[in-house]
Amino acid sequence: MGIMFGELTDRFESILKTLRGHGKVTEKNVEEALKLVRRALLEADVNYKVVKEFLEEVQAESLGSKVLQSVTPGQQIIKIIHHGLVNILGGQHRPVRFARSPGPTIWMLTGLQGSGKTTTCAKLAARFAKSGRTPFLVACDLARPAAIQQLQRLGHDIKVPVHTGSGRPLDVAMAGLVAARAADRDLVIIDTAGRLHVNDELMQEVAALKASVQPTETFFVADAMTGQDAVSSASAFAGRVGIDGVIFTKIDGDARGGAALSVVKVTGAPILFTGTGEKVDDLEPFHPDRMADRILGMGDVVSLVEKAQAAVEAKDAGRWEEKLREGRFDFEDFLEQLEQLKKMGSLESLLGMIPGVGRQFKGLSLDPRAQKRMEAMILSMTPSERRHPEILNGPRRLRIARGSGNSIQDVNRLIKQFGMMQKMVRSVSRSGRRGMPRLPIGMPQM
Ligand SMILES: Nc1nc2c(ncn2[C@@H]2O[C@H](COP(=O)(O)OP(=O)(O)O)[C@@H](O)[C@H]2O)c(=O)[nH]1
Ligand SMILES: [Mg+2]
Repeated sequence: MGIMFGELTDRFESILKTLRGHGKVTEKNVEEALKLVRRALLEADVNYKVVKEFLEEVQAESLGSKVLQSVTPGQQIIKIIHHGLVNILGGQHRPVRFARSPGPTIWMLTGLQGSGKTTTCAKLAARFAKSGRTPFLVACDLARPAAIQQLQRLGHDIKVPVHTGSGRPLDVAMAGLVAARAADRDLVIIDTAGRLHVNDELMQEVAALKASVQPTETFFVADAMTGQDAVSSASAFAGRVGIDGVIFTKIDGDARGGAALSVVKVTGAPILFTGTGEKVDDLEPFHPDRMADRILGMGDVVSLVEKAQAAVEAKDAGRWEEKLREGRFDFEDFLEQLEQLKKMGSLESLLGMIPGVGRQFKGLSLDPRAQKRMEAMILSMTPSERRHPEILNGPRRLRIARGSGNSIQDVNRLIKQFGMMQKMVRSVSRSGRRGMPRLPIGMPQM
């Protein structure tokens, strides 16, 4: 997520800064700010109707005399913008639905080819297996033999049974349901075939499947990278097949984010999950308020901590949260973070969730080899160097470079990156001291 809304977040950060700068806000200030907001949203590829509706709402609320004559007009307007964003993202978090017993719960994933359906089936199965469900995957993409194998491979990796068959997708689905009941599984996840584009054949196939299977949830899996195309396909599916929700994949990519900001209003269906990477753990429940926080550059400490908690033991995550709060951060922590990052996903997506960090860290994502090199360098430091990085002078740096088989430039770069992280940790803790409420964070204090 670090990247996806990057541009938009940058824009919002500067617009909000201007608003905050004024002790008194005039109607003209508001209008100017909203003009900038409008342009920022359109350039982020948000559907123009959605932008229009959003701005009308925000404008009506912002220009009320209660706001302009208040003690903190800038802050009030930011709150209104935040609220507007939460609203276009769907308002409330919508939890995924399960069938009432005896079940089983049936989720069917639909969407275009390459949108991430098969991957997401496995991600959902893995996630809900962890929370005590007994998932069962059904491979109904019979268009390509490779699709069945892909699901089988994923199922094998996460130790979830996969039902396969041949013939019509509908027959495989029905047989899959019978098999799931026989095996006493309580969550059936059905993978379907996509097409390169929305067409009648696809719609009919999916509609027929839906009518027979009667899923508890029918999801449209949308590839965020395809921008407004994803929105129009989702809209076609919503009209023809009927969808209960959208799962946005590849939000780790550098799409401009407009699709996610448009799809709820355009389809009327909520976003339930987002895919944040190719790995099976890269799935997050979608929370409109947290996403609005991130878009406005307020970061998302809640998700960050939750993510850390999922990867680390709870007590470790608590300790880390405390560190963030107190602004303590040394190379020991850095090393620990590097290890945990392997479990958590890219550094970039993690850092994007921290308030005020936004895009400064673009390009800092690590490939595993770079990560190994960084670890080697840190391990070549003495314990006191790790705890007091400020003592790392020239001769020490040279020794570390030699000891770890790296160049002095590598060591310098590591120390620079460490410095950035340390600064970021301190800035998080500073905003904490300014009186940011304990988790979950809402609006920043200005
Ligand atoms: N970066 C990223 N890649 C994803 C994500 N979800 C799926 N992919 C990749 O997108 C490609 C297509 O995914 P697949 O599940 O086969 O799509 P399907 O044709 O809809 O079943 C694969 O290479 C996946 O690894 C995601 O959230 N982030
Ligand atoms: Mg597939």
